[in-house]
Amino acid sequence: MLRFLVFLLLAIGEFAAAKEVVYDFNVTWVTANPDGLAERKIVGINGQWPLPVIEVDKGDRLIVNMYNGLGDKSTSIHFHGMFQNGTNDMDGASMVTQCPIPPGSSFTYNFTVNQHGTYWYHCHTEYCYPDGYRQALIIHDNTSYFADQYEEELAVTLSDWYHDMMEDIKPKFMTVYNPSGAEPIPNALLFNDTQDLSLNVKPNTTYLLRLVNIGAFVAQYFYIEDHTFTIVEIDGVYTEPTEADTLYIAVAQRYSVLLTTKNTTDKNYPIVTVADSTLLDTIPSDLRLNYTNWLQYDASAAHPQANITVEASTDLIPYDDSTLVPYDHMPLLENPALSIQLDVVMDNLDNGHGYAFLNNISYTTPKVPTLYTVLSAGDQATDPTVYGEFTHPMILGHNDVVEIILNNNDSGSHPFHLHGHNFQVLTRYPSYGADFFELADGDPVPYDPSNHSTFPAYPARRDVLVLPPEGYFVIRFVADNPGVWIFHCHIDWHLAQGLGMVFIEAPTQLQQRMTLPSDHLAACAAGGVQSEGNAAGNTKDYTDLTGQNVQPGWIPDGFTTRGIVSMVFTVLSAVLGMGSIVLYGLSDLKFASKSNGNSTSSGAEGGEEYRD
Ligand SMILES: *[C@@H]1O[C@H](CO)[C@@H](O)[C@H](O)[C@H]1NC(C)=O
Ligand SMILES: *[C@@H]1O[C@H](CO)[C@@H](O)[C@H](O)[C@H]1NC(C)=O
Ligand SMILES: *[C@@H]1O[C@H](CO)[C@@H](O)[C@H](O)[C@H]1NC(C)=O
Ligand SMILES: *[C@@H]1O[C@H](CO)[C@@H](O)[C@H](O)[C@H]1NC(C)=O
Ligand SMILES: *[C@@H]1O[C@H](CO)[C@@H](O)[C@H](O)[C@H]1NC(C)=O
Ligand SMILES: *[C@@H]1O[C@H](CO)[C@@H](O)[C@H](O)[C@H]1NC(C)=O
Ligand SMILES: *[C@@H]1O[C@H](CO)[C@@H](O)[C@H](O)[C@H]1NC(C)=O
Ligand SMILES: *[C@@H]1O[C@H](CO)[C@@H](O)[C@H](O)[C@H]1NC(C)=O
Ligand SMILES: *[C@@H]1O[C@H](CO)[C@@H](O)[C@H](O)[C@H]1NC(C)=O
Ligand SMILES: *[C@@H]1O[C@H](CO)[C@@H](O)[C@H](O)[C@H]1NC(C)=O
Ligand SMILES: *[C@@H]1O[C@H](CO)[C@@H](O)[C@H](O)[C@H]1NC(C)=O
Ligand SMILES: *[C@@H]1O[C@H](CO)[C@@H](O)[C@H](O)[C@H]1NC(C)=O
Ligand SMILES: [Cu+2]
Repeated sequence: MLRFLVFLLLAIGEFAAAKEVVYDFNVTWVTANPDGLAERKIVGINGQWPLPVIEVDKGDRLIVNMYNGLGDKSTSIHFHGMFQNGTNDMDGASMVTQCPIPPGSSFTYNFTVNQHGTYWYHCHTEYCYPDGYRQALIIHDNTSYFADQYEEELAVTLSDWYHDMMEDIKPKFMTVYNPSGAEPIPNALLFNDTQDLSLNVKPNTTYLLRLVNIGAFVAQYFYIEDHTFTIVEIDGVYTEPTEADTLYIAVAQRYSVLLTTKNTTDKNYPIVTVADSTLLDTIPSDLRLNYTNWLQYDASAAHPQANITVEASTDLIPYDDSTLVPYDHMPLLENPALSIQLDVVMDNLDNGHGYAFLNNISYTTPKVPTLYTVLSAGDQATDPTVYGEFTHPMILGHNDVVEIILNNNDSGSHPFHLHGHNFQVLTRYPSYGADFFELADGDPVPYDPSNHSTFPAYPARRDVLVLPPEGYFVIRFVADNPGVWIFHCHIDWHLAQGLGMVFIEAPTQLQQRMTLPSDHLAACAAGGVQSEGNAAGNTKDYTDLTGQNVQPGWIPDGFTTRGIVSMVFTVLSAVLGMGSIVLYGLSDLKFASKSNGNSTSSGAEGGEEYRD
């Protein structure tokens, strides 16, 4: 009885405290020069950049009224890590849960935040967030288990930074001139959207330091000279307090740490960020890979540059996130009803461009946002056919335990993100450490159900997990959130190459719960995108996918990728009348012969096609 009363009081307390937090975002182009090297056009909000940090309390309703004042680009907002439980239509992923919002249109995001911790928001319409449309989203929680262990909060973003507009980089990326699919190299790395920043701290004080990588591509190592800290949160999941000195923060990942300052104020300490250089195909001589910012105890004392004692980023050993124990001790999910095994492969298709695949499918956007197909397909919503082969749809049963086995046939690492959920990390190979980024023998090691590390009793949970080069991970979650959720690599270049797929979770329950607000339909109408029909836009026969968007063809039997790329290139240069063009990335390719229309190259060779 007492327990019930307490529960009731708590419930009333929470209800009374919950409030509505409204942001009006007028999205327009502005200019900024955050690294002091190049002024450029970037996406601003209400004339400002850096963008406003969204801050709410757990339980609040968040309303973002967005007006697209860009004039020349469609947009949307994804609130990264928000489960959008019951509000799948607020997930913001263009062509997955909504139409892109065209210039001159408005859209209201409106949902309740029943989570806590460190998140971010970013544009989720193709290639838009590296133009600056991304920022932290913080859900304060004064009931966390560590609430009484810190005095102040600090939030800092890390990111890579490009001097060129995405609209100028994009045509050079997926083209026959870049057959290796080499990712565009950023020009700089930022620390809270600036450089040479000093974080003012008081001595003998504990801070909750939130770290978010809002970059598009490059993971960063983070440490503070002569300081350790205690990890208390990863991606919104509170962890058992865990002491660490170095973190590896892939794009889209978040950490909160408790940092207790020194009792003395005679020195300022370098906060060191180091780019994971294994991600970069080439390292231009003018690209700085590591940066110093400061924990500033005394503004008038020296601000020394970091003394980085390792030769390469791979010599830094970060805390292994897969070993963190969630504070709630949610037990290992047993007996998955569905186990999905996926192989990550990077390869060329017959247009000579580099693509990314999950089980040979390169995610290709449908003609109708997948959520709208669910809502208009009636009983056929449970038939994966209607979503089109190239969205790579997978139907999940309501409340089923789902397992994903992700094997990496590529020699690059990939930070995978699942919308609508976080997931348990059962095992990952190899572990963070010396051989994480470079397997000794160079052959992919697929998951073997009879030979893997013991699954933890209380597995780590997060919403972005790094898949090691040529290794694997196994994750599980409960399909308790009806919706259409995209599972994708968060390196924006790889998503553009098709490294994603969609989960259609409990479509029947979703149909019962969801009615679309009118601005959804208005955005579609304004942009000329259908809001009903199957993936091909067919509203009469949902099983007829004629006219759907498809990935380009496989390179035919008997042709090598090099051959086809050279041929396409020769034809192209003849047509364009260009004689000698330096084929970036082609000279060092190694291609194996093809059969069955698909790649038969070993993972090692496949890897070399894409890295170094
Ligand atoms: C905790 O936060 C709520 C808002 O969510 C606020 O109403 C309450 O006063 C705070 N309590 C303390 C002890 O700070
Ligand atoms: C958005 O900002 C632009 C530029 O300041 C202004 O012209 C426009 O009227 C604003 N639109 C809205 C809806 O606030
Ligand atoms: C937000 O959603 C709630 C619940 O559906 C609704 O009552 C409210 O009117 C909405 N607010 C806005 C500004 O759209
Ligand atoms: C980081 O930048 C945001 C946005 O400008 C700002 O609100 C925040 O205070 C900055 N954090 C620190 C620690 O300076
Ligand atoms: C540090 O702070 C604690 C209380 O927060 C206090 O007991 C202690 O004396 C302080 N130490 C120094 C050296 O200031
Ligand atoms: C600061 O001083 C207190 C004692 O006053 C000690 O317990 C604590 O460990 C010291 N903190 C650091 C970071 O040296
Ligand atoms: C840098 O660190 C190394 C190893 O700890 C040390 O030997 C060297 O003196 C340091 N250099 C400076 C400039 O502090
Ligand atoms: C740090 O930057 C310096 C100067 O750019 C470079 O020589 C060094 O290799 C970098 N070290 C790491 C670990 O990134
Ligand atoms: C990935 O590599 C494994 C092991 O080398 C191989 O069995 C599998 O066929 C490859 N997958 C694809 C899609 O090429
Ligand atoms: C089990 O996996 C490890 C790691 O890949 C490997 O080194 C070992 O040879 C495997 N053992 C067996 C029996 O397959
Ligand atoms: C969504 O809400 C339902 C209750 O309405 C709950 O059972 C489920 O665990 C929630 N799922 C997520 C991912 O938040
Ligand atoms: C992908 O293609 C490879 C090579 O042709 C083939 O062996 C494999 O079975 C295919 N995998 C899937 C899941 O279709
Ligand atoms: Cu990737």
